Order: sequence, then C-alpha cells, then structure tokens
Amino acid sequence: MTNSVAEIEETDVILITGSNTSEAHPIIGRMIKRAVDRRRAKLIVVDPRKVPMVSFANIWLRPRPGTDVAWINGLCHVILEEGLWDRDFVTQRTEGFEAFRESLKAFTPEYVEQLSGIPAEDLRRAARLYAGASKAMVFYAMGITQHAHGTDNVKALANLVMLCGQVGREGTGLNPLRGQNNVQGACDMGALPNVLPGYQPVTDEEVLARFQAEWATGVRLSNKVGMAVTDMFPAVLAGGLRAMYIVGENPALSDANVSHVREALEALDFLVVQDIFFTETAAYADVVLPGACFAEKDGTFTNTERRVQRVRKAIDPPGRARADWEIFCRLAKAFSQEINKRSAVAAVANGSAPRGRDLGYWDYGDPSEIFDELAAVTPIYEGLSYKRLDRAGIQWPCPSRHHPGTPFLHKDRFARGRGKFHALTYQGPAELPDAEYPFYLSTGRIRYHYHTGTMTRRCRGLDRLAPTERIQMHPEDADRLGIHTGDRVRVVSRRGQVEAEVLVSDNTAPGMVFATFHFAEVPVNVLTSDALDAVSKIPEFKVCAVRVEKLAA
Ligand SMILES: Nc1nc2c(c(=O)[nH]1)N[C@H]1C(S)=C(S)[C@@H](COP(=O)(O)OP(=O)(O)OC[C@H]3O[C@@H](n4cnc5c(=O)[nH]c(N)nc54)[C@H](O)[C@@H]3O)O[C@H]1N2
Ligand SMILES: Nc1nc2c(c(=O)[nH]1)N[C@H]1C(S)=C(S)[C@@H](COP(=O)(O)OP(=O)(O)OC[C@H]3O[C@@H](n4cnc5c(=O)[nH]c(N)nc54)[C@H](O)[C@@H]3O)O[C@H]1N2
Ligand SMILES: [Mo]
Repeated sequence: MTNSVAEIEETDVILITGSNTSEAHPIIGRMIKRAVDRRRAKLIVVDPRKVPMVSFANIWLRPRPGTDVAWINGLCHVILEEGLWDRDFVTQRTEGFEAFRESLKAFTPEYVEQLSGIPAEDLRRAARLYAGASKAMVFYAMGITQHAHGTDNVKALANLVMLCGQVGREGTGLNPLRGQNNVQGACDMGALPNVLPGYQPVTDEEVLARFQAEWATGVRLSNKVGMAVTDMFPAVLAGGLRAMYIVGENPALSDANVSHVREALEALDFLVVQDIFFTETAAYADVVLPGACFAEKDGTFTNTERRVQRVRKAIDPPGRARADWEIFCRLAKAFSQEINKRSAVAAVANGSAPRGRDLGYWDYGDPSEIFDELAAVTPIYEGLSYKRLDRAGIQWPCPSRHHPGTPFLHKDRFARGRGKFHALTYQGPAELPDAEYPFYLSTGRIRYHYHTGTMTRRCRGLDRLAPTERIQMHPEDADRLGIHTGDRVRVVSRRGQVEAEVLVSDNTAPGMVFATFHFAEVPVNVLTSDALDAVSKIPEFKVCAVRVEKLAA
C-alpha cells in the first residue's frame, strides 16, 4: 500500500474495486464500514459481484469482468471533461499527461457503457464523487490484477489517483491489499525472480557487488533474471526444467489450468516439497521436508501497509519439523560439504592443494542474525532490528536507526522522480463466453477458507461453516436452466470439468458463475485459463468461459 490502514479514519471517499474486502480482508473491511457508518465517509464499490461491501456503498458500479481499463479511463475522461482534475499536482509531479489526455478521448461514458455495461450516468456520478473529495483512498485486490491485462488495470488506477492528486498525502493513495500475512515480506526478502532483498535488481552490477561482498565467500552471484512460477511449469513440459523445490505453496490445486501443472509435476526428475502439511503437491514429491508453522518459530512478517512486525515462537514444532530457515541452512551446509568433498577428490586427482569452503558461513544461531545481515545491504530495512521491532512494528522505508518509519509513500516525489501517466488502450479478456461456453466463470474466496484449504479445512469450526464448494449462480440463470440451490451441476471449460453443488444467489451477476478454489474435491483450477499478463505473469483467474450442465438427482 502507498498509505496506511489507519488512514481509513482520515479519508473522505473510499473507492474499492476488485476486492471482496469484508471476506478477504475482514479487519480492513470493518474499518471501512466503520468510517462509512460513523463518519459518513463516502464509499464507491466497483465489482461485477454484489459483494457484502456493496450494501455500505453510496455508488455501486457493476462492470462486466475484465473491462476495468474501460471504466477507469471513462472516470478520467469525465474528470477531465468537467474540469475536476488537480492541475497543480499534474504539472508539478507528473509526466506524460498530454499523451494520456489524448488516449482518453474515445472513452466517453456512452462508449464505456457499451464496453462495460456500467450506465453512463452512474459513471459520471462516481467520477464527481471521487474527484470532488479532499482526501480519497483507492483499494484494490485480485479482481484488478488477475487478468490478461492486469498490469494495465493497475496503471489505469495509478493514472486516476495522479490525475486527482490523490497520492502523497495522508488519507489518500493507491492501496493494493496484499494477500497473505507475509507476502509483502517474502517480496521484500527478494523471493522474486528479478530482485535481491529490498527490490534491488539482480542485473545491477553495483548492487551485485555489494551483496557479493556481504554474502558470497568466493562465489559469483548470478546476474540473470530467473523464471516466474507460471513460466516454470510450461518449461518443465518443454523439457528445459528438470527439478523443483517448492516451499509453502500448493500449485497442484492453486495454479491455473492445473491439469498441465500436474503433468509437469509428474514429469520432473526430482521434486522437493517443504510444507507444514502433506499436500496434493507433496504427493508428487521425491522428498518431503516438514516445516514449522508460524506459531512454532521466531521471525518477522511484513503486512500490507509495509509494517515489519515480530513473530514469536509460542510452541515447539511437532516431530522432526524445523523452521524453514533452519532447513535452508542445513541444506546449504550439506551442499558445501559435498562440494568440499568433491573438490578434495579433484585436488588429489590433479595433484593440487584442496580448497575448502567456509562451512561456518550458514551457522546462524537465531533469525535475528539473518535479519541484521539483510538489513545491512537493504536500504529500506537498514534502520530496523529485532531490538527496535520488539516494541512495535515499523513501516519501511526505514533507512536509519532513528528513522520512525514511513506511513505513506511518494510525499514530495515519486520513487522514479515524476509520476508517469500511461496512455492505455482497452483490450478485453483472453477468453469470452460464446454459444458453446455461455457463462463467465469468476473464481476467488469465501470468508471461511484459505486458498487450497490445507490449513482451514483442518479446522472443525470452519469446516462446519463451509463444508463443501457451492458454485454461485444468479437466480435469472438458475430459473432458465431449472436449477435450484443444492442441485448438482457439471461445470465444463475448454480445459476440464468439475462437479459441484449450486448456491442460487444474486451475489453473482447474470451470466456469471462464481467458484472458490478452496476444496480439493472440486479442483476448480482444472477449468481456469492460463492466459498470463505479459508483465506480472499472473494468470487470468477472474475470467474464463464455461457451460453448466444440470446433473440428475
Ligand atoms: N478468507 C480468505 N481471505 C483471504 C484469502 C483466502 O483464501 N480466504 N486469501 C488472501 C490472498 S493471498 C489474497 S490475494 C486476497 C485476495 O483478496 P480479493 O482479491 O478481495 O479476493 P477474491 O475473492 O479473489 O476477490 C476478488 C474480487 O474481485 C472481483 N472481481 C472479479 N472480476 C473482476 C473484474 O473483472 N474487475 C473488478 N474490478 N473486480 C472483479 C470479485 O467479484 C471479488 O469481489 O485475499 C486474502 N485473504
Ligand atoms: N482459481 C483461482 N486460483 C487462484 C487464485 C484465485 O483467485 N482463483 N488466487 C491465487 C492467489 S492470489 C494465491 S496467493 C495463490 C495461493 O496459492 P498457494 O500458495 O499454492 O495456496 P495455499 O493453500 O495458501 O498454500 C500454501 C501452502 O503453504 C503451507 N504453509 C503454511 N505455512 C507454512 C510455513 O510456515 N512453512 C512452509 N514451508 N509451508 C507453510 C500450507 O500448508 C500450504 O500448503 O492461489 C492462486 N490461485
Ligand atoms: Mo494471493
């Protein structure tokens, strides 16, 4: 997030899009509801589904799935046409405005209505409400990013907030709600194919030299950008990738077009899975390494507002399970022992002196030592330590020991200097409904389960609240097909089929069915499309085409 969760208390207008906030981020959802209830903050929700947040909204826009660039450009069009934009901010802080303005010409509310189904007058009302605010926050999640053109969707939102000068101040900003408790932390640590910790590019020789000095005793660090997860499985099937080590992920259920993923897992020469439970993915593994869960280890989590927080061990891990960092260290030691053995053998063979490597290097006594080592080479973490974090979490960037942390970003300048407007063309989803597959399939979450259910389905209370998949279908469609709540259907896409129970509900849109990916016995990702966003490599989980067949009772 550019800004902080607590700033919800300060803002006048909140725009939520592509986020089922009250189910997927219930705490933040509650704060937004409270701002609406108690302070009369205004709420705009833009979502194809009637998510619970809609009942708190002043304006609900219901776009057809995958048409986000159209309606966001439409908002900008109205804001410019009606002179509601922030001239000072645009001139002083941004670049690329003229080309952007030109690109908006076509996006009249009437044209946007054709593309998205949002009534022109509703779009105008939303534009006036957002642009008229003295402080406005935008929140978004996977409904914006999980598209073949998800990066464009995010750029379109960035255009909107810059056009209205709604960034760089308290109570404003463009705020992606991060998914997992520590996905922000994993990215901060460099668990991405193209960067080292703190988003420092692996291709930057200066950066590399600094890490080289700190980290790698005599080893050359790679300057090559690695593969994205979604590129790895196709690479296995193409024959280029032979081994995988999967830590804390269950792609046999969670990846798009999962039949291909399973084929790839099957085809690997060697697979290691490190998890806290034996998962559907672990079933393909040659070696399973048992990890300790969050309550069984020390460390830090970084939450969605960039707040680094201490996590403290409460109980011992069961059996032979170990904290992930301990497993990595043991492995590294085993590797270096093996390398030493081989180099000794080679040295004897060619008559030279054996050259050992420093086996002590991975001997951390405690995760705080790892943290200190990382902070020393990571400017956004440089002022952080376990000691400081002991009292309270701190938001990065925190560049020095006495720096208080950063509640909101881009105060006087953007990271790149001037904020860049992007001229965008509208491109629809990769797959649309047709005569053979007449429904949109949208996938996502419900409040009571987490992803592939490895954890939440082991919780009896949650399992009682949501014991099975119930595919949501709009009453109009259900009537037409003679389907009632509780009936069983087969859902078929170009890639596969599943069978499940139906829940007739106007939470979903006419012409759209909604399913979760929480239930292993209804592996919905056999249906989804692996069309990827070209930049982020995220699959289009939010749109594919299916047909629904009623099964005999
Ligand atoms: N209970 C629970 N909470 C979770 C998780 C969980 O599994 N269970 N997972 C966590 C993780 S990792 C993540 S990433 C987050 C995800 O959090 P969300 O993204 O909020 O969750 P989704 O259910 O994927 O909902 C996406 C929203 O986008 C809407 N949407 C679908 N298509 C479109 C579209 O074309 N345009 C727009 N504008 N909106 C669209 C959907 O109707 C839905 O409201 O949740 C986190 N929180
Ligand atoms: N159809 C569809 N598919 C989707 C999405 C969608 O909206 N629709 N959303 C996508 C998104 S946003 C996400 S984030 C992914 C999630 O996809 P995954 O990450 O594959 O799903 P999880 O079930 O969260 O798997 C996490 C695994 O980590 C294990 N684990 C938990 N804690 C620890 C630990 O401390 N150490 C170790 N080693 N393991 C641990 C859990 O037991 C679990 O097996 O799914 C994606 N897939
Ligand atoms: Mo996620």
